[in-house]
Amino acid sequence: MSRLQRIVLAFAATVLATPAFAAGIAVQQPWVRWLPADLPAAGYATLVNTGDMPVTLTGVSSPDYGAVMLHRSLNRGGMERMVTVNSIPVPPHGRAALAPGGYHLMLMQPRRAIRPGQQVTLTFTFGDGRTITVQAPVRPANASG
Ligand SMILES: [Cu+2]
Repeated sequence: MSRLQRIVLAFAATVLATPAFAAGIAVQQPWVRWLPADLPAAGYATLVNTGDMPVTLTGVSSPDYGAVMLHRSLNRGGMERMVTVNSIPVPPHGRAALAPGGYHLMLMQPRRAIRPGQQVTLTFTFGDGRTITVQAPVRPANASG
């Protein structure tokens, strides 16, 4: 085995051994709903807090998009609309769902041609400065989860 092969294998082992959580917080089942034309994509995940303290998601960034916003869908009198939120709380020993009809990520200004079947990188930043980076599969517009 060459030196380069050993380095590649060591790197791969490090990546595979790094789970998508920091102490007490995890980002589970991330996915992105692709939409046609110039419509922004929506990002979803479940944030799990196994710690004793509340945790707050304060932002998400991605090398694949120029802008990522935290949004919440609201249904007021039968009218669906979205508002921007500054943060999403995750209670101690609880979870917060980013899911269709509720909190979600709005992924704008794609930096490359992104299509269903691909993966995008999302970095979740929390109020205490912790970050968690995940690979999220991109699913078609009619995907339910
Ligand atoms: Cu939105």
